[in-house]
Amino acid sequence: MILIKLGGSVISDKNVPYSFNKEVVERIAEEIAHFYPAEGFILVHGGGSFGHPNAKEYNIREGLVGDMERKRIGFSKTHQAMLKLNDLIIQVFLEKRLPAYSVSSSSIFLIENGHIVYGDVEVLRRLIEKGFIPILFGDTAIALDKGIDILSGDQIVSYLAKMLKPSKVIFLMDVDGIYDKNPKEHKDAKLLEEIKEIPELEGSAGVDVTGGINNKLKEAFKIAKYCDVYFINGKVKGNLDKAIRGEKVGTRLRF
Ligand code: IP8
Repeated sequence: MILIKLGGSVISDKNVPYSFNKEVVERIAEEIAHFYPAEGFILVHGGGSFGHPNAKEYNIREGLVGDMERKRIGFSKTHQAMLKLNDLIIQVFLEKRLPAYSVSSSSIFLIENGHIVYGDVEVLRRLIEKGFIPILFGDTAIALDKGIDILSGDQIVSYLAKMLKPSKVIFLMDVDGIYDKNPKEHKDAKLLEEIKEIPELEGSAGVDVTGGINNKLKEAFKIAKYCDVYFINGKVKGNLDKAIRGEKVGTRLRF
């Protein structure tokens, strides 16, 4: 079984509210269809321009403090925005005859300090066993420390890798992999084809309320203990196909 993280910047334009890159998602679904059902899949997608702007506007990461009434409305609105994005993705998969099945992360996880401290993955196990492709997403979540919080897709991937032991975890990003510097800001940034330890990367999270690339790498290194981990450009045709086949593409983490 292969676990795929669809980065928010792959499936949506973070600078355009509620934008959905339908053609990119269609192509990703087509590449998955080359391998399904011989291979099982589970997907987690990020917030893109659906979740992050809402989470920021209502300052959800601060917890259930201040104007509680507004906070609760914002918590619900952020979740609903994620459901919309999730529905758009699920519809594309269904059109491609892939049995994607939506699972709300906020219904199966409890968090503390931004990390999952309780998760009910039995339904996911059974869905995969029965040939479904569960699609979860970075979401709002009930938090034991501050009441409410945001749960990033990367945390979910890390937890699922530990619990479900996929053979491979593939992170789809909008750049070719992990670079020694931010490739969007530095022309001389070098792609790291293989990394064995967490590189020191500068980088701003921008509109991303969950920490961007550094958080992603931290989680990815935890996963690399259990399985192969790839970072690839999800916008380039054929990349996902290559990573699934185990061919050289993007950045690979090796222990
Ligand atoms: O983009 C964040 O998920 P991420 C989800 O995977 C929300 O960090 C609701 C902002």
